[in-house]
Amino acid sequence: MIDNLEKLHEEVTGRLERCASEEEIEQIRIDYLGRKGGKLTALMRGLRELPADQRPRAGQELNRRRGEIEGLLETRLDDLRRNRGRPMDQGPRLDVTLPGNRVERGRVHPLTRVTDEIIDVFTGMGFEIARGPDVEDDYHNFEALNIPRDHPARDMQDTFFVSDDHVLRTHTSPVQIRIMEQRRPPLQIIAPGAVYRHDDDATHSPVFHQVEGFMVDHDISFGDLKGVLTLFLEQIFQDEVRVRFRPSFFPFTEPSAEVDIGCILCRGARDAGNCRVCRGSGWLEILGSGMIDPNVFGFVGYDAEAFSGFAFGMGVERIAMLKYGMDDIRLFFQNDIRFLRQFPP
Ligand code: 2U9
Repeated sequence: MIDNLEKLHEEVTGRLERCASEEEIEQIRIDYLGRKGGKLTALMRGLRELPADQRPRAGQELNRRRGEIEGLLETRLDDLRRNRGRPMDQGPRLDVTLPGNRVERGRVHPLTRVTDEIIDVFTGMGFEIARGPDVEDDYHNFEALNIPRDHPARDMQDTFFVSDDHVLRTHTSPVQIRIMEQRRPPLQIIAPGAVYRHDDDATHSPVFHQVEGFMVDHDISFGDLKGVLTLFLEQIFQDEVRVRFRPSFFPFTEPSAEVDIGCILCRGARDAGNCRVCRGSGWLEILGSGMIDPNVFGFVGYDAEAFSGFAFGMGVERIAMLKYGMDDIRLFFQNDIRFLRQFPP
């Protein structure tokens, strides 16, 4: 009998926890305390069958439990009435005023940002994007680019050799050789990617990133080179930027030109002598460029009489450092969260 009472009590508390309406509470009252069929009522009726000496204690216990269950039903009913109309009164209470858990948002790395900006400008002018392997053979990295065996650019000091015949590419130009081997002009392509040179100081990193590009067709002129590169620089460094072309030399272009922009810090002011960005010259070197050397066309089987083209190359780190006023390239690769957080998401 005592055990039965204990079980009934547990049943009632279990059902009360789960119930969510006054009707359900009323049903529990009927199921346990109802005059007909109530489980506790039935136990009370059973008192008569007990031996006379046990009846008083059992009766006392039954009354105590009945009172307890009535109390539980009353409390739960009160609870429900008080919370009626409040949101979420069926489940655990939710305090919507508590601060939420912060979700950390990642950011685009500044080099990826600048690379994407460069790519956007060129794709806007109709250039396609091409990619190639980081490990290149000697032929595609040097030979086909008119860099002969004895050229200083092949120096063991500058190039990471993977084997006698393979290197970590020192520029992305081999991507363009591979494209020309596979396709015919007209071609308008840029090749962004990592390149590798044995160099390591505040302005040189053993891994850095280039965007190179070229345009090849009938009658491509130095005027096309000037037009495309000037438009590019105006879009990357704002409209008012001044641009100048200076004669230079590269084995794979002839003639060749380096392209400078007016210093973005001092703008070539009279007292620019101590400008920390251009060191007083008023100009910053941004791009290398030139008309593709006819020898290069020879290596890929193009008729150099029928086709001409211009090519260019730039270092993404250099452009990013100028844009963000940085003086140490290593910041890009240290992944110091304090550095990366300075760039807006
Ligand atoms: C082919 C033919 C010619 C790509 C070119 C440069 C000039 C150049 C430097 C800029 C800064 C490299 O990152 S840097 O150090 N690049 O000066 N690059 S013309 O000429 C090509 C490419 C491919 C088939």
